[in-house]
Amino acid sequence: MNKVMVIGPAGAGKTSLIAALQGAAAAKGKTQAICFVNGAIDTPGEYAQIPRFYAALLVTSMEAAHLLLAHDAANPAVLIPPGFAKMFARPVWGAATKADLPQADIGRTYRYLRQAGVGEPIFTVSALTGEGISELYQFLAERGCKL
Ligand SMILES: Nc1nc2c(ncn2[C@@H]2O[C@H](COP(=O)(O)OP(=O)(O)OP(=O)(O)O)[C@@H](O)[C@H]2O)c(=O)[nH]1
Ligand SMILES: [Mg+2]
Repeated sequence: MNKVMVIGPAGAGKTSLIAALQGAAAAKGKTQAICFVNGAIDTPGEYAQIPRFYAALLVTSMEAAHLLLAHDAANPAVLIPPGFAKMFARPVWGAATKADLPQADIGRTYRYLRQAGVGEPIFTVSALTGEGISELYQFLAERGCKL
């Protein structure tokens, strides 16, 4: 089964996005370790923010066919360094999360994700309202990923 690994800063909404894609209820609280959840691989945000942990992401990414880099659309901070996604030997797609929030700035988030090196398309999603979830699910399913 082709797995999808979700990476991105702490609080970006990775666990919530996986739950929305799987039609499940999101586990509450920070993700403390890399977790395999059916066809998805959830990762702690710190692993994408602290270079010491990059090796763990790189090794685990070999278990995945596709990666998804999530960035909170309501967060103006640049939390992912330029070119970050280029480290991985797998395609990395972008997800601008929390699109439902009034402060969400989709243009800015796409800019951040492109600077981080993600491929097109980038998806605008909300785990809360379900916006963009079926489009992303479909995109991944067409590439053989069953979440
Ligand atoms: N409004 C809104 N809130 C969201 C959405 N997705 C996640 N959240 C909230 O954002 C917070 C962080 O969500 P998580 O899914 O735990 O974030 P994470 O990226 O897995 O965080 P770590 O495990 O710490 O790396 C939680 O309070 C969620 O309820 C969304 O689409 N809209
Ligand atoms: Mg999490």
